[in-house]
Amino acid sequence: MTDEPALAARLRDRDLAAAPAALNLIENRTRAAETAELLRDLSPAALGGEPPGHVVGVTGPPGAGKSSLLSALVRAWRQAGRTVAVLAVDPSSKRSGGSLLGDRARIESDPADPGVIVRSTAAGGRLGGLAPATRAAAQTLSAAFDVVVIETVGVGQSETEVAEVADTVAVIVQPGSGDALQFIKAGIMEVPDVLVVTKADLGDVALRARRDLVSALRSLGARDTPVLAVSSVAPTTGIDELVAALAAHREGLDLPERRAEARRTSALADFVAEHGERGMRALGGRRTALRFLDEHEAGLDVATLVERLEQRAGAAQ
Ligand SMILES: Nc1nc2c(ncn2[C@@H]2O[C@H](COP(=O)(O)OP(=O)(O)O)[C@@H](O)[C@H]2O)c(=O)[nH]1
Ligand SMILES: [Mg+2]
Repeated sequence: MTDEPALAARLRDRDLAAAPAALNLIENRTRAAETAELLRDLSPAALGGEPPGHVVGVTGPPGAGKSSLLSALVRAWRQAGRTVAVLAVDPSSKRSGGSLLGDRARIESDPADPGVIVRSTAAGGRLGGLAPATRAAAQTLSAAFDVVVIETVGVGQSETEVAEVADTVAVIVQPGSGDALQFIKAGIMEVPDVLVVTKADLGDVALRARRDLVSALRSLGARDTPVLAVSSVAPTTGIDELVAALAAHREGLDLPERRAEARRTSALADFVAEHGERGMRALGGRRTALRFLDEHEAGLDVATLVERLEQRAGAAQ
């Protein structure tokens, strides 16, 4: 007995009450076949277009203020009538890590509000990547919710990982921490879509952090990247501007192309994780493999793309 077809149909009809069951299914490793089917039924090929939800990655070092910011953002989105799902990938949800990271805020939302769901998921998955369940959850929920946020911890690598799933990546930094600036200057970190300096209520130090980021970006030729300063403690400031900046980034995107490229990259990474360099050689190398996916990807989900790669690699051997 499987409830996958009903779940896919409900999510397609934007029935948000189906979200908890869908997340439970995705997190249940013994039901991988049903999860694969769910993703196939919600792929652009099956939906007749990209799922409508805006997938936003929010990433930054521990303590930067991500969770506090998300409480404020969720409130603003809900006030604007937008439905929101938050997937928090938080190491503090692991048994050991929590106490090291000091005082941590929880993402607050009204438990009686059916228009918002917040889920914490464990970090992990293939090396250097988001847990497959997080990717699957984001793709699934974007069929039903207006906004899907993935909160990840880290700076340097994490925004590259989250860019595999998110339409828009916001990197969060707190005043006085030069990490993001150093990473961007050194070319370790790609310029994010939106940069956010938190704790603007601290005053000068936040203004200075914002100015430094703006001039660093200008010197890199990324003068159009928005750099915002926000305060998530009452009275909040900059939240509406951030909502607008995120929406503007999505407006300016070639969404189908960005998502198709992300699916190709994910499929190739999954294929290599499974079949190694030997598998890659059977595909004729990375560029050939990407070209193959480019020609055959018509809104297919990642697992189906991996199957296509496996068929091709098998045929080549
Ligand atoms: N003054 C001030 N403190 C903040 C603000 N946002 C978060 N904090 C505090 O910074 C700490 C870390 O915040 P948290 O949201 O847990 O950060 P995360 O680890 O990035 O999710 C907590 O003690 C928050 O109360 C802000 O806008 N202003
Ligand atoms: Mg947090």
